[in-house]
Order: sequence, then C-alpha cells, then structure tokens
Amino acid sequence: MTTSTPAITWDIEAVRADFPILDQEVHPGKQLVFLDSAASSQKPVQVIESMNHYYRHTHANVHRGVHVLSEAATALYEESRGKVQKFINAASRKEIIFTRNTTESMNLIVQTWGRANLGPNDVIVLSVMEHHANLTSWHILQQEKGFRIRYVPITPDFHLDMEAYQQILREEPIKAVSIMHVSNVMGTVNPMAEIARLAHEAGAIVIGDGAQSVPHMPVDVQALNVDFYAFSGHKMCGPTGVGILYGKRALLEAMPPWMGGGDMIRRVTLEGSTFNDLPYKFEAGTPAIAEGVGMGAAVDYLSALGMERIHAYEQEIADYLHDRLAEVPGLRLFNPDAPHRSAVATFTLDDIHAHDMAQILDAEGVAVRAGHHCAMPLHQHFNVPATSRASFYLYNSLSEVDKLVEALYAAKRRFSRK
Ligand code: C6P
Repeated sequence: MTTSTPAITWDIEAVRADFPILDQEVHPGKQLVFLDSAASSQKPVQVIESMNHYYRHTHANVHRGVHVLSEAATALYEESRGKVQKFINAASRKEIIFTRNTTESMNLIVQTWGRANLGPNDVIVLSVMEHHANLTSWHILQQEKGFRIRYVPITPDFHLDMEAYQQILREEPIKAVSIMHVSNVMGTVNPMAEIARLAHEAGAIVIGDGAQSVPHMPVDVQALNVDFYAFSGHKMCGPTGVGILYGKRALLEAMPPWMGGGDMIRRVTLEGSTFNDLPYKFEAGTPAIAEGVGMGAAVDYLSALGMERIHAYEQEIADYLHDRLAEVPGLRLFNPDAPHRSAVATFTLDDIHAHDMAQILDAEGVAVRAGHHCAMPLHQHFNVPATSRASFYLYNSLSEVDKLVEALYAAKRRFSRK
C-alpha cells in the first residue's frame, strides 16, 4: 500500500515549516520521525517567539507592580487566561486556574475538593485505564481519609465498559467520578458527556482528564458538563511548566485553597489570612509567566489551524496508520477500532521487548515511547510489562506512517537473525 492523499486540505509542508525541530537528522542519513507527541508535543516558532519576545521586552512580576512592565506582563498573562477560557468555552475566566501541568491540576482537585468532601464512608469512581496522575493523587488522600475507590473496567475491544460503569452508579452512592477523556495508551476516546450525564444523575461530581483530548479535538467544557477538567500546555504546542485546571465557579468558590503564599491572599495578619478571589485563590506565588504567555500563543496557533480540521486530519492519519499496521505480522495492537480513537498505535511485536523496540526504531530515526506510559494498572490488565507507543500530531505526515512501518520490518529482520 502506498501513501494516499489526505481528503481534507491540510498543508502539511506549511505546518511542518512552523516546527524547526522536525527538520533534522538524528543519526547519519536518518531524518527525525517524531512520533512521541502524546508524551510532549513540539513547539511552533509562533510559541517560541512569543516567549522570546516576552523576555526581551516585557518581563516583570505579575499582579504586583504599578510600573509599566509589570502592568504589561500582567495584561499579557491575563490575556492568555482569556484565550484558554474561550478555547474550551468556559463560562468565566475565574474558572481558569493556571497550574504547572495536568498532574498538578489533579492534585489540586484531590487536595481541596477531595480533602473537604471525602470521608471513610464515601466512594469515588476511577477507571482501569487512568494515568497515574489520576490514580496516585487519589491514593495519597485515600490513605489518610479511608474512602473507597471503584474502578470501571475496560472491554476486550479497548473501550471503557459503560455497562459496568452504570452498574457501579446503581449499586451505591458515588461522590465523584474522575475519568480520562482520551487514553494516553490506547487512544480510546471516552464518551465524556455521557459519563458526566450519568454521574450527575447519580449525584456525583465529574472530573475529566483532558491531557490527551484538548490538544487534538474541539473541547467545550460546558457542552461536556464536566465539573472539573485538567490539561497540560506542553502537549498542545505550548511550553512545559504550565497547565490548566478548569472548574465550575460555584465548586471552586466553595473549595478551600491548597497552597499558601503571595498572590492568593486578601489580607494577612499574625492571627491568620483571608483569601483572594478566583482564580487567584489557587495560584500561590510567582507563576510561570512566560509559559502562560506561550500557552496563549499555543491556543492562538491551534485556533488558527482550527480544532475541527486538526481532528479531521488526525483521524485520517489514524485510519491510514491502522490500515498499514494491520499488514505487519506478529504485531499486537492495543487500540480500539474507528471512530472513537486518536492517532496513536500502541503495540508489541513478536517477542521483542518494548525498550529494545524503541531503540531499534530510534536507530531508524523514529522516536516512539516505550514502557508503561504512566498507566501500570492498564498494563497489568493486559498482562504485559511494557508496550511501544507511536503517537502522531498535526505536524506528522502520512509518509511518516510508512517510515514507522518500514522501521518495524527492520526490527523484525534484526530479531529474526538472533
Ligand atoms: N502523559 C505520556 O507519555 P503531565 O505530565 O502532568 O503534563 O500530564 C500527566 C498526564 C495526565 N493524564 C494523561 C491522560 C496523560 O497522558 C498525562 C501525561 C504522558 O503519556 C507522560 S506520562
């Protein structure tokens, strides 16, 4: 099979020109094929330049000074918050909390909402496919508070078991449901709006892990009707060090703060403190200002390309990828069929260890991730210690799918000689 032409208009060469890092040989004669964007995406020049410009011309601390630079930095930083609000259609900019990443957003929910609302008689629902950010953060609080956690299983075809989920909701009162929107391992797109509707009917609040959805598809938090939603800048063409926690205003207002420090207070005396309004109540200390600015530039970049178009292009990659991988003998795939999947292939090949596989692919210039991808329980469920994962993004071409397949055949040849 040869590379087909995408049905949507997607000027891949123009997009790739925005990502200078892609244009390099990583080994002699081996052009980089970057298939590790689920771990962290590359950054377009527009984002890099926005941060560069900020440091060259505007940097000062935010929310603190009346001088020109401090006001300009504050304006830029707050403008980014507004861009994120529009991007995910939150009702108010007060509902957008800057954090470091998805992990910190999750821990914030656990340590504020969770700590205030969960006790020994309570039950929350997670799923077997969750990332450690959404498992460990609850486990830490569970050790202290003693609530129970129930896990939604997955079906043999790599979907969330919605029947089992509904059964759990029927069986006993549930306080919170915290589930990923898109799996970082399988690429499964979970029915987030339906998950939220069912949870609300059962009286639970809903937390969505949006780390792998926001970069790849249009996300409207009001349409999903999630109570909280977490994601990271660095997976969506933005910088590392900045993430977002979206929360419904009434819930955020009722929650106690988590970290204390500058910016999150209204008044401090030696007897105690009162706290700032949203969103600042949850933003203690000097934030990652340049990264916040870069996040705004990333939102501009993705919006200009159009999230619908990005999603459509990636669906074409996913279809072509899975058509081509179906030809490779000995490949075991851990991904669902279309349409509820992202442009990810997670696999084992023959009995080649995932880390050996990633090394052989790297020697061919193809960058993939190997391991448990911070989803150890999911790998325990599959009964494999590790998998290799090729994850695609808006700057990957269909011909890079072909290069992955060629590299897989190279790995097979190498191991069959042993
Ligand atoms: N997954 C991956 O290679 P942070 O590290 O905080 O930005 O994101 C954590 C996280 C939370 N939820 C999901 C669904 C994720 O995929 C991730 C990050 C990366 O799959 C790094 S482990």
